[in-house]
Amino acid sequence: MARTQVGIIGAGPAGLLLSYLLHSEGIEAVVLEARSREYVEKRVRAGVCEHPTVELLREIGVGTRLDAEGLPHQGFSLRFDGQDHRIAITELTGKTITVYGQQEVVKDLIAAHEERGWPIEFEVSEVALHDLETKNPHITYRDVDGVERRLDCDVLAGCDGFHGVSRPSIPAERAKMFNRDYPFAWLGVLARTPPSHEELIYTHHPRGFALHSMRSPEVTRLYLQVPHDEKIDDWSDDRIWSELAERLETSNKDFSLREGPILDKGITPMRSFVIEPMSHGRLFLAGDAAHIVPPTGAKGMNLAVADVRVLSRALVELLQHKRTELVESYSDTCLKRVWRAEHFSWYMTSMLHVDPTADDFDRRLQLSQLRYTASSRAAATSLAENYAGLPFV
Ligand code: RFL
Ligand code: PHB
Repeated sequence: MARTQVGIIGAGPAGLLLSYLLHSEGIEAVVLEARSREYVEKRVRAGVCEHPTVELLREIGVGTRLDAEGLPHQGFSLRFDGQDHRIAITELTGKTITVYGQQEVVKDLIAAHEERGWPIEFEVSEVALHDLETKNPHITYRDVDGVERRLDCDVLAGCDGFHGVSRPSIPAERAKMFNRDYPFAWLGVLARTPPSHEELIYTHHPRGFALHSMRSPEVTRLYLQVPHDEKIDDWSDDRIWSELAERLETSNKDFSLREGPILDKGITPMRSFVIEPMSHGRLFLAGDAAHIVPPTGAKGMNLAVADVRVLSRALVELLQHKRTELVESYSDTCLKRVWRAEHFSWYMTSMLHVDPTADDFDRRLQLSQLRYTASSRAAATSLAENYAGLPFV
């Protein structure tokens, strides 16, 4: 039987960063991850780190590669009716965002753990959480060799994403769930070709939403809105490129779609989800385990980072000074920012996608909102300040 102070389930950005922050304050933690190290380091997901996320990663000493390889952006475009309308984030807010892949953040955090000998157990299975309502919760699981283990803890952190085991460990009557499914999904591709434009382009087109993003000067990331039940096998590379070409067509002479070999493709459903509260007894949820936003606002990873920043401080107070105020207010503190991001992500999604259930009235409203956002400094500033990230609470 092993013991640690904080048992962390999940080695995504939330779990790894929480472990890093706790160890840095002298608190012991163990991270348990269902997948292999190779799998979590290769999983292609988020690309945009907002301003407060970058500042935090720098401040705690894991920003070296991000500073060297991340791509700072001072604006992005909204494209509709084939025309680009730039949202000048830096001019409007004084902030920048940085394009740096989530798997790079994950790699940097795993490397930092390895260097310092901080424990992460990969490829564990049958993880179960016990005694959450006591001061001595524990986790049972099988390790990579199939051996049954028990980890006794002071606190558990559920950082195991939307499909993990932590959230379902909370009795249904103790929590309220908020859910919205959208009638579309994103088909994402990673292509070995230089970006077709230096900035991100969020495109509204009658055939559906499209997004031009990137990972590096040699690698482009692109997304297409597809029906929610779409099968990836129905999308050949040729079909993907021709659909992108149609939706991204523009009068902007600085843009021409660059094609290249597709390195990765996949379909992601779109949903909004929140559980309240984000804790139960000695279990604290963080990141996608507690909330999901559709990716249009680029908020998911950033919310995960913000949660664990609040949680790490609260756990330091609890475990080093026996003060409970911050753990008691953890959920309320996070939920304020979570709901702001929920609204922003829903708003960006609604403004930019083609909703198959919409009527002509809805479509006119949508176009009006796009035109207003593109032409009003006040509307653009509101969008830019949400996008660049509101300061940590
Ligand atoms: P993760 O990254 O899902 O990590 C959870 C980890 O828990 C493990 N796990 C378990 N481990 C042990 N036992 C179990 N029973 C377990 N069950 C699961 C999993 O293997 C995994 O390693 O959650 P976390 O840390 O909360 O991080 C959240 C982010 O991953 C997510 O919000 C973002 O990727 C969302 N997102 C974006 N966020 C942004 O901030 N900016 C973006 O530009 C952005 N773009 C995106 C996105 C997500 C996307 N997809 C694929 C969902 C674009 C896309 C297409
Ligand atoms: C990405 O580059 O993967 C990306 C960028 C912006 C988003 C979502 C994803 O809103």
